[in-house]
Amino acid sequence: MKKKFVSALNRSLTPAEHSYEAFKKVFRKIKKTAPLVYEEVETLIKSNIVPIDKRKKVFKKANLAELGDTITSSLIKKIPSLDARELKKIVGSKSSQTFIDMVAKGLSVSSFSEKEYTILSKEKEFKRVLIANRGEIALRVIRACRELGIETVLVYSSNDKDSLSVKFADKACCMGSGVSYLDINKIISIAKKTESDAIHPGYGFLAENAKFAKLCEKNQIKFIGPLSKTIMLLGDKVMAKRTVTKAKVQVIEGTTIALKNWKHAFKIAKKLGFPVIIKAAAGGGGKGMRIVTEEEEMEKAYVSAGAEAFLSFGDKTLYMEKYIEEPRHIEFQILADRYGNVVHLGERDCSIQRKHQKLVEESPSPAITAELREKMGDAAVRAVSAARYEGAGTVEFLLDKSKNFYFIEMNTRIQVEHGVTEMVTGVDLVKEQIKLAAGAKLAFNQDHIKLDGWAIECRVNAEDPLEDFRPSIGLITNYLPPGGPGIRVNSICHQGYKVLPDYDSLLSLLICHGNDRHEAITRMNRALKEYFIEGVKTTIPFHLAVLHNKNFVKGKFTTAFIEKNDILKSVKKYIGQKRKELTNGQKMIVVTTAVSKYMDKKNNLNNKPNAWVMSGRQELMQNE
Ligand code: MV4
Repeated sequence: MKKKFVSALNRSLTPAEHSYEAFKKVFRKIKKTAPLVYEEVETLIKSNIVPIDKRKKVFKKANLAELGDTITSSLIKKIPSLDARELKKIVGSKSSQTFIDMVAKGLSVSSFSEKEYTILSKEKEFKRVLIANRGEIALRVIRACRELGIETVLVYSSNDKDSLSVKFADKACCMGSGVSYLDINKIISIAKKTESDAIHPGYGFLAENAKFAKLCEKNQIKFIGPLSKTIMLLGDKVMAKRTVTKAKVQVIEGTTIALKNWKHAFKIAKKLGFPVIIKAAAGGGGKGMRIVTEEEEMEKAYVSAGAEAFLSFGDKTLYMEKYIEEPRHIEFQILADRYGNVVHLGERDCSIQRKHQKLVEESPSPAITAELREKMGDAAVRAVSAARYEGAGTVEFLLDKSKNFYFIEMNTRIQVEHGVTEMVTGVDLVKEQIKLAAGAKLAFNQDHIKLDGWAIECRVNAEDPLEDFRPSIGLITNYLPPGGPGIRVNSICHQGYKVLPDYDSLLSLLICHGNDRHEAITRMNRALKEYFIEGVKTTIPFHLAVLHNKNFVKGKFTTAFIEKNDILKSVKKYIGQKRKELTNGQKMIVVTTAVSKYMDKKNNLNNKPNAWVMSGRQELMQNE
């Protein structure tokens, strides 16, 4: 199709366009409508790929078709998402169109549809992908596979047998009862039996398990994520820091080797100056982490951090850093192909969290200027390149009060909060991740990636914010999600859905997009008020409290936001009026009325009203 497009365009080149001057005239018109085309052609001319005779003001290449070929094929390479049917319409249209008009039209088609950042040849595409996860993310991956034309196999625990993901997958295999999403041998054997080409681990569970990735590699099933050795390298936070330091990425001052014992830790702390923070090398998410503010606390902190790290990760290795007070948590989304190309898709601000559980995320960050974004994005790309990373990933930074930023770790999975990046970049990250795993090539460079507007995500959990966020399990008796402009709801909830105690309490991801931060906040407030979830307690009132907070609205917050602003005290104000329970007498009336209506209807089924009654009713209606 693309070849046909090229030749059709070439045929349409008018002699006038042969002259550079005439070409320029038409060309300038498209600067607004199709800036990508403009930029690309400008680059071709500037870099002398399309040479111009400056004196005669004509293109140097005498052959019109050759000139068209160069421009068109270069454009097509950069814009892989041209819609074949639309193109046919454009090149086949009888109306007289110039070459550049046609290109611009072809490209404006793609600017309305979703952006694709990668190209994958047909032979490399996966036929069938196994999904080793549950809940919202299982459904999210199924949706991405559907759009890519990939069949899905879902493995599930019998508790989840009624979930939407089981219903939506092309094939669902029950692995038995209880928590079995970690049974790597069973998952591999199902993948083989179902002839799956790849396994998508989602987030959590096996997503960053190097042993599982290795087992996939051994069985020639593509693990959708980086190579097992990359997961291993980046899973060790000390190694990760050493790797990125080589690429001149700033890390927090501290140890570059594991701590030997508490006295060793003590010596280093004295050198760094208190407060310091002890972290688990295998860690992340706050497990095995201790802040040490004075000398006397060191021994106890060291011992308990090591014990907790061993319990959580089976590895008691610890390291130390200078403690940064009230930082912001900023992470960069990156995409990397296996040929060494890397781009970043801007940042997410994930500072609003409680006990290392993120609750609200947004993109871009209100703390980051275009200039800082470029610096941090550059560092993120360097970090990814240094680790020879491939696929979709996240580079985490802490940003201190003076806007210094420091690499802390890298996540090798698709993250819960990836949707806010999708809404400001127009990219489906899960689809790109799957294509990259199949060997796709990045088709864009950093200059082509533009952030559009603002997106905020609230994690709606089945938890009671008034009871220390205690999980609230049970049946969802009534469910009505919000809608309208700028709203996206990622959830497997529905009326009759049972929130189980065995798993985390994430119910739904509510994402709102606006042209600017103010609009995104306004929409989120509206959507939160529209959202009805009954039967379990949710974090919706907490989110309303955050969104109404003055400092949040101003974009002034750090990881200490919830405590510093006493958010939990204001949650009560946002708890909706509970509907009054009916009295037994009222319930009786409701039931007997329903029964009598039902009986009436049933008796009337074979008993259509006669023509006189019908015409009488019509008359009544018309008189209304
Ligand atoms: C820190 C820090 C302050 N100073 N490191 C917490 C989880 C882990 N990924 C890194 N974490 C932190 N590391 C130094 N040297 C503060 C935190 C931290 C934090 C980071 C991101 C988001 C929320 C947080 C909440 C408390 C502490």
